[in-house]
Amino acid sequence: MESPMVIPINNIRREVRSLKINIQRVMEDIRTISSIRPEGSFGSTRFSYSEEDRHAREYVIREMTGAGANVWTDSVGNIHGRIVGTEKEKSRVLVGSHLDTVRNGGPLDGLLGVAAGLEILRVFQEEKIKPVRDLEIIAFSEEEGSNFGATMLGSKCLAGKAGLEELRRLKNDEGITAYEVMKKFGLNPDSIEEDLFKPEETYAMLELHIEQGQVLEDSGASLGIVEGIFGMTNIHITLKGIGNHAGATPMGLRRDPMAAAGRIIGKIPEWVNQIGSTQLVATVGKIQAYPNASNVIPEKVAFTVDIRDMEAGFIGKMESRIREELERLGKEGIQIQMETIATSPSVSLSREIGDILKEEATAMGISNRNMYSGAVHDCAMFTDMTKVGLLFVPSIGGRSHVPEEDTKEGDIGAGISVLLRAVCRVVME
Ligand code: HGY
Ligand code: MN
Ligand code: MN
Repeated sequence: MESPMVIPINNIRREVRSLKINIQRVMEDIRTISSIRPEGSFGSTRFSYSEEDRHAREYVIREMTGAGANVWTDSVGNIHGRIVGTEKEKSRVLVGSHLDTVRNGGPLDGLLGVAAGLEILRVFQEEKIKPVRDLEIIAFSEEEGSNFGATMLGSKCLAGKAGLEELRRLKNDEGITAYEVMKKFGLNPDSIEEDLFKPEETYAMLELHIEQGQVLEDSGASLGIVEGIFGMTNIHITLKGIGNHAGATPMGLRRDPMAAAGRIIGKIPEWVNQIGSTQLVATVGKIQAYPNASNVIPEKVAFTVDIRDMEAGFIGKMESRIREELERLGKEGIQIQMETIATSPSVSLSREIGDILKEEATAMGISNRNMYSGAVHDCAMFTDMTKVGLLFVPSIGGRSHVPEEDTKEGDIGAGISVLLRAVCRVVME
């Protein structure tokens, strides 16, 4: 193989535009990691700290190391791969996304951004690009909240937005705390303080992600430059009634928590309309009945409500509607419990980084548009300490968090090429 061309990277804009990614290699990364799943399951199920996660980690660590990066795993499981810059005193550039998935999710959510980071490391190695600033690729843990119901937990820990107290409070469905799960996986959450990001350490952070909606597909744009990410609140509600026989208990004598839950769940779409925000969304995605038998009036029903908007006020109004209905149910003899599991504020992203992404996309003749993100992303955790950019590629049919999640290979290539060029420019500044 002839020696790879050494790019002097002096006229950065001209130089970076000659860089090429290897899309076959990227698609191989995605195929390999997304096919790691529990026996007999479908889609991608790769919860952080699971055996599937362990296999995926081995692959990512091997590829980062092979691309010449210094690689380490931090106290809560985020994997870091760093290329040291030529000017030590300059702050670093972060590029990353998450390695975990929802249950029976798609092949690209999070993984696309991790695979993009791997490819950038390889191009830097092959083209002998010497960044001025350290370039650090991160594969974040527990972004989905699949284990403990709190999204972006790995990035929150690095950003100082979650600590040991939170890790000891959050529990999975088996009642095991995040702290214990991490310890059992071989991590050392006690040293979380040592991993905290200091604001002055990071010059910029960029993330590539699938859109997970259909704004891009509907508008015909190939890339999305994200201006803001919705805030969200995750609520857990437990309703307790009187368990009893489904056949022998007259309707008038019941304290039925499932009927109570239905009253709340059924009203959520109507409350969203009444509140009148154009962006407010609220979802009940998880519900458990105890003892969950068809001929038993449940003793207890527990469910989650995921509420999002760019405006915190609208999220608050939705919470108040739910609380008022719960109070009414309380007066009818249902015992109620409403717990906020996790919240994250809406954030605005860096115009400067957005413009660089837009400039590089336009220079490549790739159609693009500005937009907002209803999905949350790890990069949102760092907007108060550095310049953050988020680039979207279209989701076919606007589907995500399902096995059908998909994006055209050409769009994946375009997204990673634009990200690579923007990263090259920023690490040289
Ligand atoms: O829920 C979300 O927005 C992200 O996929 N964790
Ligand atoms: Mn994601
Ligand atoms: Mn997701």
